[in-house]
Amino acid sequence: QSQSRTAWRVPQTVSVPDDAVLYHTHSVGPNQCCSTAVQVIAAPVAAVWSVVRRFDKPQAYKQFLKSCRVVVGDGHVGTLREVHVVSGLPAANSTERLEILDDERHVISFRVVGGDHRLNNYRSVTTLHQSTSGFGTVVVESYVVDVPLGNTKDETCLFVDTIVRCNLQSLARIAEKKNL
Ligand code: A9S
Repeated sequence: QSQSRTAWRVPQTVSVPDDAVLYHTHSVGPNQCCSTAVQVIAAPVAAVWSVVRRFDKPQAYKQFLKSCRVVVGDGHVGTLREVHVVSGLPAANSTERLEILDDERHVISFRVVGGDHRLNNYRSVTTLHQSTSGFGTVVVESYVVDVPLGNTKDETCLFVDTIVRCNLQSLARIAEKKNL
């Protein structure tokens, strides 16, 4: 199967360290789609990271999730969680595996390994960067996912981008409030 590699561009007004580009470069199969979102947050990296790093508590800022249960593991790589989704979405639950948790570089990544939803093989990477202006955090989140049968790449990206953008805006509100 042919695979393409895509290096992500971020808006030019936001500068992100070169090593971040590696984390956001994914192998994308022919029936997959991918995208990247960037969010600037007016809070220190440590404040944002303290929320993002909690693989056991994604519902703290992901508003489409109502609960989370750790199935296996203790928060290190390989930990499995089962999240339950609020009503109104075309999904009930999702089983997710922690792939990367790097407290030094501020990188977290998970992969969807099961569940009752349409986002097969979803994988995302989230990295935090200190803003070049000195204060504040730049969050970069990229993902790859299979395009569900009956949908186009554009429809899939629109659906996922909406969720990811909501999550990052909610993260900004929480981290900025924490920082008051
Ligand atoms: O949780 C995330 O970081 C990102 C996404 C796109 C999660 C999507 C989701 O959990 C729902 C919100 C339930 C939507 C999954 C895996 C499938 C959905 O349909």
